[in-house]
Amino acid sequence: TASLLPQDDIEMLIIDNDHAHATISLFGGHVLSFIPKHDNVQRLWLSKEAMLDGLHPIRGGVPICWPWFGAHASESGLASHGYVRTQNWHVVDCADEPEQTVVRLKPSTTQGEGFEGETQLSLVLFIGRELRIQLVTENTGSEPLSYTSALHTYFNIDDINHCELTGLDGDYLDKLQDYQRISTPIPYTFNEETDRVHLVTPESLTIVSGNIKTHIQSNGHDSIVVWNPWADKSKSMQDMEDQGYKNMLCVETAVTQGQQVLPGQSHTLEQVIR
Ligand code: TA6
Repeated sequence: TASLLPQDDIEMLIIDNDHAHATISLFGGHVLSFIPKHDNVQRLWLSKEAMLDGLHPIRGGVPICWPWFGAHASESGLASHGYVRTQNWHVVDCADEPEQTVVRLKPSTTQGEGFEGETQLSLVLFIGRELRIQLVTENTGSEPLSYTSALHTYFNIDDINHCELTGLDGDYLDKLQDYQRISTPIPYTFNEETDRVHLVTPESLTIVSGNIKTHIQSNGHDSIVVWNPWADKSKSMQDMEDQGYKNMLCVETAVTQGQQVLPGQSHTLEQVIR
């Protein structure tokens, strides 16, 4: 079933089928919860202090960062991670299939300060035993366009002090050390604030923490971003409960180096969670 429920100031789409339960905020086109029914383990983390006011970006779930990732390249006054995560999206269609419910959403507009380009943007969610997320950017203009983006997913984990991320190798750029290029630690565990752009495009990653094991597949990306704010940074974030960092890890399927889309072409950034 699919039902629309107003909660606080935003409308929530609740998907409840034989395979999973999911909650999607129409504000931001933002998946907040995904629980497969075969193990009833919540795969996504949502801050207890998340602001659901229809104004601020929601802390947790799967923020849609588009048409840029992080700070705007030239206009520092613009919001980080672009402007569609703070827009109202609408459901274009919602179809129940035997193995999954397929929901397509679009933002109210793809135009905004800081981005030139005529585009259509769609978020397509396939909600079943796994959650497949596709962010499709279509160039409907007459000029090539370039954008950056991320499916900025907050994964639910048992304890960041007992957590291992597997599947990454090669180098990363450390945002906490002036983008210094550093080789990926193996085993990949966590003991401090972490903010890294991995310049590799693995198809499959796994997060193991306590009895939660989450698999992540990525396509259409040029990098993987790994982030945990840790204790001090969390204290400076109004929408982050103090100890919340212990139960989350951001592993983001991202385009941080830039993706060109020619007129009439489209590009899909995809993350699959199970
Ligand atoms: O993905 C990592 C990052 O760019 C961090 O630098 C941190 O800013 C995080 O995103 C959260 O950004 P936000 O604007 O949602 O607070």
